[in-house]
Amino acid sequence: DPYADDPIRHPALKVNSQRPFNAEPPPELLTENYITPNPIFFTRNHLPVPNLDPDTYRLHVVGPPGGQSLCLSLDDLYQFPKHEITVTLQCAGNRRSEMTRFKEVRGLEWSAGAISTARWAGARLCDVLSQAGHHLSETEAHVCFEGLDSDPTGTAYGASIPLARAMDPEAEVLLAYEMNGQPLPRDHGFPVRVVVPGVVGARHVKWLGKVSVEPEESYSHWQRRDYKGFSPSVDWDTVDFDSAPSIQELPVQSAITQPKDGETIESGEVTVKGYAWSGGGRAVVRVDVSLDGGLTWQVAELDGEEQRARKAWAWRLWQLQAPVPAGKKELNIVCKAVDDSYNVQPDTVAPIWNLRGVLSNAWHHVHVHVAP
Ligand code: MTE
Ligand code: MO
Repeated sequence: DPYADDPIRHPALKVNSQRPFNAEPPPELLTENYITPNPIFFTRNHLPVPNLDPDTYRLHVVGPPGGQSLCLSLDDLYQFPKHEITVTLQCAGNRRSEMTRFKEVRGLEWSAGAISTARWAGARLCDVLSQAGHHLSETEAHVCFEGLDSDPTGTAYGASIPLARAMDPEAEVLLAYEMNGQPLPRDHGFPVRVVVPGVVGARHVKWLGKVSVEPEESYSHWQRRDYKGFSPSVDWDTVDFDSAPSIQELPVQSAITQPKDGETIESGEVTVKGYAWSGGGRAVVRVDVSLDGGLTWQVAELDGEEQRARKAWAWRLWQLQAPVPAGKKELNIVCKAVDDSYNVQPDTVAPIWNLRGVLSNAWHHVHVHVAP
């Protein structure tokens, strides 16, 4: 069993698959803290978790022709200036189960918990690439990452991001060795992972073994044959993966974490809580909440840390306290967020449904009963 050596996990996690391990925190725990505690941070593994020895660990950074390739130990990585930022990581499949309810898709049945936030610390990727002699001259080039996890044929997890993002100090792409002040937990990439603020989780390669600059995107299955969006009209017989760009920045997203779907709430007042986030460093400027399925709206209060303009890498938590409309036996609670480009979430799944169930960001609904 290649998974026999996987780490022990927190019992509160809702498991979507054991081998490989995929799990999300329950909604009420997800937004209890602005920073997600490491043991309940959602986990998305495609392969068994490698067991790496920090003393013999080496990161290979391929230099440009005529440049210098680097073979970095953990101590070598610690010599680069340490950079620490708060970043929200979201899987492209977050909220996929709502797409499934509309029409079948292929993928893990994530609820709204395939998203979490941590303080990440490590070396800036741009500093490491510069040391290896890379510059921003190679137009249209990509930085390819390879994990040290692999399938039985020896194929490793891999992904890539554009070189322009990797070399931009303002983009703050990290080779992270700390998560919330601790060494990375094994499930989250010990000892080193990539953190690409504002970008889909799939590019945050864990158990990082190799970094190279290439003329083309990574040839990995997960870069080329997965994590792409398609028209609702495309099915598995007609899909052409080369016709769509790989997902990088994610669209604006929000979800309700309290109350829970199906719950019975007291009449009087209701407290609605949730999270909101947008890709590419776009800040959340507003969250609207409806108690009547979207007929009327109220503006929620934004909590958590203020966001930096164009560098809003982390989510906002939000809440709304409102009177329960008199005489209602049931409430259809809805939320939707607006980012600072005035992007909004679509009202339903139908126009954004896709065969892989990614990019699921329609208005989030929670149905509750009101106690008599
Ligand atoms: N990196 C490696 N090496 N192997 C993986 O399976 N999964 C990716 C990404 N990096 C993956 C990986 C995906 S799809 C996501 S959403 C994030 O890691 C999840 O990170 P987390 O498990 O720390 O939440
Ligand atoms: Mo993912």
